[in-house]
Amino acid sequence: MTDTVATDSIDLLMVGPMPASITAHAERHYRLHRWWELKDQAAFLQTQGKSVQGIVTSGRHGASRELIESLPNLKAIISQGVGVDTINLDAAKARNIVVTNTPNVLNACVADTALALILNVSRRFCEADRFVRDGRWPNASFPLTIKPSGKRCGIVGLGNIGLQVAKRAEAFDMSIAYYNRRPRNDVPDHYRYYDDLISLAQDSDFLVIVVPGGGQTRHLINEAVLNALGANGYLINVARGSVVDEPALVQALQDGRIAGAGLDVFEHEPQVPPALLEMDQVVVFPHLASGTQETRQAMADLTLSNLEGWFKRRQVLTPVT
Ligand code: 8YV
Repeated sequence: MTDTVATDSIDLLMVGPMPASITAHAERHYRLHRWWELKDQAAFLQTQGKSVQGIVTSGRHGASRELIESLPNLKAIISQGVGVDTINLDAAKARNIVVTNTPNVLNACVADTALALILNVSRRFCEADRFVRDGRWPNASFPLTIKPSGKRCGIVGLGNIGLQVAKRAEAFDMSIAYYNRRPRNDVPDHYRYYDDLISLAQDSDFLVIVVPGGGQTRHLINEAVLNALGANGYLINVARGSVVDEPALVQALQDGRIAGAGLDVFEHEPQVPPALLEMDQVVVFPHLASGTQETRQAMADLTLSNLEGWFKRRQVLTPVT
């Protein structure tokens, strides 16, 4: 197949709203169906499900087993985002359906966000901003905070994003330790490996979660890990809300069993447990880690390269394996 292959008779199903550049391209060069706008999805599957060859989706919208199984001629699931926990990979694999994501292009922004959360929970910068805006400064001094520089950074999942977190934390003179299924032999020797999450939590001031979401990591951060992190420890999550047992986190924060939490992700987004919003030791972001113009553009470009690569050349840049 060559680049001149016409794609305008190929049916694509877009699961949820996507960035304008992706939607415009898909609309111009394919027959695009917007799943979330269909009035009768079951009728669509019955009459046109057989024609759909590609799904275009994102980490947020995913692709369920039910949807994949309703599309008998589906060949490729092209997703924007590195996380694929919302895509039923087993259903895709069973039918040799190619799945692509957008790794690496977002590493810097996600790691930047982890560091922002570390600085914000320890120095209480968000709270300090509220203190000034609320007009409290003339009548009170802002309390002393905790110095993040030189502290111990424990990274749960030293993958590509984890390495970028480590690099940034080292610039703040932090020591680096990590928990993985296996030690990595391609990282600096002074990064200490732990095969036991409880011990890593015990030895960390900031426990930063960067593991993928999904069944294997569900509630990896539970009450025991939080207790091990302890009253001076902070939990930072830029991965997936499902990795943390959220009620256990709320309870640990309420009891003062951990010092605070910086969270970009939640178990039931966009719902955030109301109790977290009442705590000044918690900083909450609206799942914004990859959300810069530059990174989202790079993610959209990679998504389109995978889409074009598959339907024109049967080659994709970043398959999920
Ligand atoms: C995005 C993300 O919010 O890449 C991921 O896995 O969580 C984020 O970058 C989202 O998936 C964009 O589609």
